Amino acid sequence: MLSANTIKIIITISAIFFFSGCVASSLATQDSDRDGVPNYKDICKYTPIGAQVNKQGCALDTDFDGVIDLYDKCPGTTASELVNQYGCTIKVLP
Ligand SMILES: [Ca+2]
Ligand SMILES: [Ca+2]
Repeated sequence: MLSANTIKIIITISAIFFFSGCVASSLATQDSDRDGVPNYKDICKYTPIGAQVNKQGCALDTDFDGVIDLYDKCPGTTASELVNQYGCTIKVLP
């Protein structure tokens, strides 16, 4: 027969395991910037809402001009072009 104290200890330990399991699973799925990549895998933690991201959780910049696709109004610029904040050419480098 278990004593009342033993039963209390068993209940306490079960509760700790139960709640720590909940915390661990919510940490695993937490996604602060809501880009679909959980925080523990997300290299870019502050992706703007609506941006398409790669596997690392970083916003895509298809033409590599430094302006992410979400804000890039000229998505086909080449590496030899200087662009403004909208990703559009302001100057072609010689
Ligand atoms: Ca992200
Ligand atoms: Ca771009």
